[in-house]
Amino acid sequence: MEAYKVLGVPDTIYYISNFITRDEEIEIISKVNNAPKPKWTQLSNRRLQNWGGVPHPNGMIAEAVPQWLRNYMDKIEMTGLFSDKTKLNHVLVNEYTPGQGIMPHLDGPLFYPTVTTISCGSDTVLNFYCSRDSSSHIHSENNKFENGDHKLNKQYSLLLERRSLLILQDDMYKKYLHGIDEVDSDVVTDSIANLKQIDGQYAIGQKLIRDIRISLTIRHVPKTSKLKLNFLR
Ligand SMILES: O=C(O)CCC(=O)C(=O)O
Repeated sequence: MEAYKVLGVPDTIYYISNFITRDEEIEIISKVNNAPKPKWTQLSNRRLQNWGGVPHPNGMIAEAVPQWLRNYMDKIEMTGLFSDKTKLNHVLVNEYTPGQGIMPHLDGPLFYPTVTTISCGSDTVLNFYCSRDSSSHIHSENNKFENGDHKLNKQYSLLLERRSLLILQDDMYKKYLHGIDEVDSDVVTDSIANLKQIDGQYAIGQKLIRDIRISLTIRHVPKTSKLKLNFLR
C-alpha cells in the first residue's frame, strides 16, 4: 500500500486510481439505480442508501449485504488494512447530482477509524478542514449534522476520480473534517495533494464539469447485533 500513500498530507490517505474497471462502475451505478425505492433516504441536499444495516449510536442491527456489493468489499479487504475482527460490514451509498455536496464533517466514533470510498460516475474534489471544535461536526446516525463552530479552514484537497478508491485513517479520519462543495464544476489546482497519483491527464486550471456521482463509503461498524425475532420462539 505504500505506493498509494498520498504524500504532503498528515497520516494517512491512500488513493488508488482505477480501483474498479469501467464494467464494474457500470454495474455499481445500475444496481444502485435499480434498488427498490424505499431503500433511498432523501436528504435536503442528496439521496443515500444504507446496506448492511443502519448505524446507530447503540449499535447496528446487521443485515446481509448483497453479493454484488460484497465482491467490492472483498476487493478492498485485499489491501490488508482490515483484520477478521474489522471486516467491512456496512456501505453508505451517496448520490450527488451536479451542484450537490456534503458539509464538512467527521465520521465519528460509530465506525472503526478507517473509511474507504469508491467513486462512480463523476470526478469530484474532496476538501479537508481543521476545526477549532471538531466534536460539533460529527455525523449523527442519520446523516444530519450538528453544527456548532463554523470556523473551518480548508487545509487540503484531493481529486477523486471516478473508479478510484480512497482510504482515510489516523488523523485524516479523526481530526480533519471532510466535505464536498455544492458546485457544478471543480477546478484542478496545484494544491490538489494527490495530483501525482491520478491516472487521468489533467491540466492545472482545467475545469471538471460534474456529472451524477455515486459514492460507496464502505466501513466496519464494530457494534452490531442480529435482530432477534421473538415471535418465532
Ligand atoms: O461521497 C463522498 O466521497 C464522501 C461521503 C462522506 O463523506 C460520508 O458519507 O460520510
